[in-house]
Amino acid sequence: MTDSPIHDAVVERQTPRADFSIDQCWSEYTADEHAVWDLLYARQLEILADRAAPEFLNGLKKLELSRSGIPDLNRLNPALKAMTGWEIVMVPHLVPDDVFFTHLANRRFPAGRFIRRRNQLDYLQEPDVFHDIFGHVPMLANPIFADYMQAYGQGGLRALALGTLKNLARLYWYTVEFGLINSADGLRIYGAGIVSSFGESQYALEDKTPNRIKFSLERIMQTEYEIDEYQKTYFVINDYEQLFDATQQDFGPIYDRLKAQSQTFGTADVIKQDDLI
Ligand code: HBI
Ligand code: FE
Repeated sequence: MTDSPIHDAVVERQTPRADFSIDQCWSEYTADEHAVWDLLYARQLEILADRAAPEFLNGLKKLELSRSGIPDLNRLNPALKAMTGWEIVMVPHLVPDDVFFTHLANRRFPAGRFIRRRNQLDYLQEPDVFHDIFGHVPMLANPIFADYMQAYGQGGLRALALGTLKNLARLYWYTVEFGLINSADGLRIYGAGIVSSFGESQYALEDKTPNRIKFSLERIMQTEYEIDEYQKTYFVINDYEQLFDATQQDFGPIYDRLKAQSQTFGTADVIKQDDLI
């Protein structure tokens, strides 16, 4: 973590509000910043057509994210709000956990304003506007997934109070960021960390190395993750109801059980209860 964050003058001159939000100032993106979005967009679309979940591709289409350039929130927010009641707020960089969860619990998704530079198309330490909007927003146009994300925010606030954030953060990681779904046409990607990555979109589905294991809430909550390499394990859902339904129970007893067991699985472990795909 030695690289300095990307310099964005429009971010730096602003004082964030109490909820860490800032203005997008869309008219101030440079032509080159819009061109980087277009480049990333074209590159992803080509490989995602038969790899991304139909709900993701449908969200892209309904929100007209194929328009050229970085999306203008003044256009995107009314469209998204009409579909599922969600909106996007711009933030300068990663925000504290409680701030992040409070936004989600209120159906607001915090997105970075800056966009990566041309020499960093493939790896970034902090989420930029491409990861956050291209990766996350299409699924927020899906009503069940939209409800799941809000439930996650509410659960995050509870987990913070209970000291169990580590368990809950793993659920976000292995679903919202790196989730796969068993669709009628086979395995597809819905996780934002995968769909926004050129290399991992191919690796997650086609490489022989990683484990692909059927979704299990408690298994996920016990599984470590690494943030700076391709995943060694992906968890596969059958449908989005399965995700939402998993959040409609009191996690309190689950956290108690996990605490009592104090069992943690490594990123590549396979255990006998796993249902491998
Ligand atoms: N802030 N902007 C931003 N984006 C995130 O994805 C994010 C964050 N703060 C905290 C956070 N994620 C994670 O700690 C939680 O998902 C657990
Ligand atoms: Fe993300």
